Amino acid sequence: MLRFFVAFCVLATCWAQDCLVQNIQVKQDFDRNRYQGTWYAVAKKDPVGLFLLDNIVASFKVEDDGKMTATAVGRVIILNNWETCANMFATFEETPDPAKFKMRYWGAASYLQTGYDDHWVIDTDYDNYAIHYSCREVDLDGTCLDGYSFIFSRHPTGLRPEDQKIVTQKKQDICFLGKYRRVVHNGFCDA
Ligand code: DAO
Repeated sequence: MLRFFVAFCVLATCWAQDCLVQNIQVKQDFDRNRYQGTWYAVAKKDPVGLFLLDNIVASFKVEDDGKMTATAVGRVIILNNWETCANMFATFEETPDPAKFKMRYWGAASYLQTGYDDHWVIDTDYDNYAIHYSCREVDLDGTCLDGYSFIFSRHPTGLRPEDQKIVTQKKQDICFLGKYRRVVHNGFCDA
């Protein structure tokens, strides 16, 4: 019995940390209704050619037809040196897994980025923290070559100490541990 347990744990650890995008675990029974409302990005792992810099606040909504949408704001630098606040919009397409979406996004102004990315909710308790993951390009070996991730908090002041351990573990599970930077909120994009 003990041998089985040890073997199971070793196997589970390997599986969680093989960094294959297809093996990344997402939130079970994700409830988009509970996910609605404001989330403050407190940390971000950037993709190649990063866009949103800081002061990133996203607001998720479930529309009358049941589909999830989002608006987001964040400081960006465009045209080499122009610092501004980007107002972004996103719609989400469902997939067979309720926590895995395809996100189409665009800006309020034409000079802002547009895109069509994976948008996976790795974990959330809905009331305090959420870990988002998007792999834009999967490498030949199945790991993520170019991806990004937001750590969201319901609190503009950051994560509660009791949530930090969970978030660190999840960062490791998605193989992005050590690749995040803190996202500052200094009022730059406040209306
Ligand atoms: O900032 O480097 C980057 C890439 C992410 C751009 C995504 C903007 C999407 C706006 C809606 C986000 C809802 C989380």
